[in-house]
Amino acid sequence: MPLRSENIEKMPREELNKLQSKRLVEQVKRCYERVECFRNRMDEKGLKPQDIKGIEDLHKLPFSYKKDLRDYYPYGLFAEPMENIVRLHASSGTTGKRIVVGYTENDLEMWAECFARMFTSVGVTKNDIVQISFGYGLFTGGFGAHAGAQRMGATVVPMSSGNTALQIQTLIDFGVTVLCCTPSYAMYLAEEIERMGVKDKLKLRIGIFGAEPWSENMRSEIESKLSIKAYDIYGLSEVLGPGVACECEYQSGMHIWEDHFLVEIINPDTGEVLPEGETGELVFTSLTKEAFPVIRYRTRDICSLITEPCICGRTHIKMRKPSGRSDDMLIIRGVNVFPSQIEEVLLNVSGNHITPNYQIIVDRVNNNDTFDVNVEMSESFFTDDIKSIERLERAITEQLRSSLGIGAKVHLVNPKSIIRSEGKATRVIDNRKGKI
Ligand code: DLL
Repeated sequence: MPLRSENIEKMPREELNKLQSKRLVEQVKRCYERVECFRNRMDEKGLKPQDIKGIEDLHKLPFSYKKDLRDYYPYGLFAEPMENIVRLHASSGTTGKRIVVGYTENDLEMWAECFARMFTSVGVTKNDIVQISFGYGLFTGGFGAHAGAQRMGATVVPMSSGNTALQIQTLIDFGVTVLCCTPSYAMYLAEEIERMGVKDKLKLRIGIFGAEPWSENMRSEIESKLSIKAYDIYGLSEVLGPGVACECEYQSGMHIWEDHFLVEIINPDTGEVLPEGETGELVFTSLTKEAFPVIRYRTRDICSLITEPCICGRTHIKMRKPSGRSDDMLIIRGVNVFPSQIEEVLLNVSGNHITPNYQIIVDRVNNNDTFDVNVEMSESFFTDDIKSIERLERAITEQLRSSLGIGAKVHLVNPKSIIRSEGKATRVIDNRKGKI
């Protein structure tokens, strides 16, 4: 698939729509032939690939969901044989099973291209030194940003996340000019830099932050603390990773790279496509992905689109910052966490020492997420022997860490002390609202 086209970012709308239609028709045919789940859904609707003649027929296609990735775990939704898959990444699923996504060589090329567009549109050049402090590994952040920076010829510093003292030392010693990480980590770094009094040793000028919600207030704080321009980048593993959409120099919404991704906004309850400008759930169709293409993928991110032309001249539509989710996924320190994952760990704790009554409390203190899990002891275990309580708390903490990939503070609480509600249990208390 030809990926790089000089004028693709500013392609006239009509031409862009033509390209999308052509790619959609090809992608639907490919998926119908190669992906059982998609073929079955099309058949259930009495649809054949030839019924899809262009983007005007998009709404006829069936939706796909995160649950599909669990049901077809790990590779059942891939449209290429494993010999053509050159990379796997993974993200949290709603239970212990992660979701797994695959990439062909061409997919990695396209990903690098999408991320490179972000860098160029905010003024990063070959002369920049880019520190990538997103996690490297199964999370898509590190490798995604890395490939994009390398593609545009900048100097890459593949730091990965963690070890704040070394991060700051590297920023200073290597003369880093561009920082990529989660906004909450950027804020934490900024505070540490302030505390250490080393801000004047930095050469930073641009920050590219994403993977979790962040507000305009937070942007201004980061910008002023680090004396940089901070830009937002959006993406999700199921669709690509970071780089599905990103801000340009005008910081007024994130351009969705529409030559690769078709976007819709739907009513999350009815599935109906909403008129331009309305707020609803983001739905993506990948037009060029080979290994793991998604058709009408329900992201659960609540958002609206900006259709007015951007001053930068790019014709690709923009999305506003997502304002929330239509499911119960939490993003804690940049990591996706579903309450059901925690429940699954608790149910598997042996010895009948705890009950499945728990409460997750998330807060933001000094711009850092705190994550506490209160778990009720069972009547039979109930004890004031602090040592056995602490031992069990440590064991649960470890199990949660290995399942979720981040640390929580576990507190064993007295039997029946978590307030029961009349209807659905209140499993999550998220006190971060208004603090982000
Ligand atoms: O978070 C990919 C990514 C990495 C994006 C680095 C940007 C930078 P997942 O782990 O699959 O992928 O999580 C995807 O994170 O559905 C949103 O709910 C949330 N999210 C991602 N970017 C943003 C953003 C990566 N800029 C989920 N603002 C998505 C708000 C975001 N939420």
